[in-house]
Amino acid sequence: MNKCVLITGATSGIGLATAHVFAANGYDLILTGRREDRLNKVKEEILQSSSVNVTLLCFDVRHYSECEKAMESISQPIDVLINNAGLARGLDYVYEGKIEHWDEMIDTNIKGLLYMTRLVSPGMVARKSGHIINLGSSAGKEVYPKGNVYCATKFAVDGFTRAIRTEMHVHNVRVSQISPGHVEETEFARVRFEWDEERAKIYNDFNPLTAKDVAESIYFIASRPPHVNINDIFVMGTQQAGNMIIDRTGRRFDPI
Ligand code: NDP
Ligand code: 8X3
Repeated sequence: MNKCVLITGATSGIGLATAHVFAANGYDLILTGRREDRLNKVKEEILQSSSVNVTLLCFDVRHYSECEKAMESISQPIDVLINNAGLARGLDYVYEGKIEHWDEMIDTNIKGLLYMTRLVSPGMVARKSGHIINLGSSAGKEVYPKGNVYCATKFAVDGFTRAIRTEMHVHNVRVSQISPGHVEETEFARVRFEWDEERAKIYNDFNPLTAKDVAESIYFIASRPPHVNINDIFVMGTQQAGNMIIDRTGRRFDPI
């Protein structure tokens, strides 16, 4: 029987790239997201190149009842949970911030991740086997102006990841985090700026990581021998050295 990975937020960006990498390595996939048409398209694409089982779950991680209902429909044991669904909304000083942006980030990045962990972890503890991999961010390592609430959510992910590792190691459940800097081939910037395509052009003058780079690092975390737990991978593109330290003199690594 194939191993099984559940990836939240697999309709685009890092989650989508991660689905392709795990499928290529023979994992059955449980893919989640809110956009059903996208989920169906992802499944179709993956089945063109691999013969793994792909299960789709369309729900909003912000609502515990939806998470619970979705997980009740799953009988296959989950070997790896990748808590990837997340977003930034806005880039504003705290004294000008929009409450609806804050609520959406907190409910998705923190509460959604907690809900999915609460629902999937009991099976892992019972089986004495499993791996939880959370999407943190460079924003959960270093703060930056106007990052306030997004940074706070990713610091929460960092703290939660470290805290639950102290509980799960005795059950042979691995707990890891990946903390990337800027990542392109995602909808992150477009979502942050509410589909203002001009504002979302933030990668025109440097090469950030690609979604595939992050996906490969996630697979590296998951594919270590069972006695190895990668606690965290803090990774950036070569032209980035901090959230506010970016060499914006051009896309040095694009193929000519
Ligand atoms: P994308 O916007 O491309 O992907 C986000 C995914 O999350 C989508 O599949 C989206 O699916 C899903 N999602 C968002 N909200 C919800 C929700 N309420 N319920 C269910 N699914 C949801 O961005 P990225 O791939 O960049 O983001 C993935 C993760 O990586 C996030 O946690 C982000 O914070 C983190 N990250 C991103 C970086 C970047 O620069 N891009 C850098 C560091 C970390 P749908 O809309 O279909 O529900
Ligand atoms: C995404 C990276 O710098 O936009 O987590 O916060 S950043």
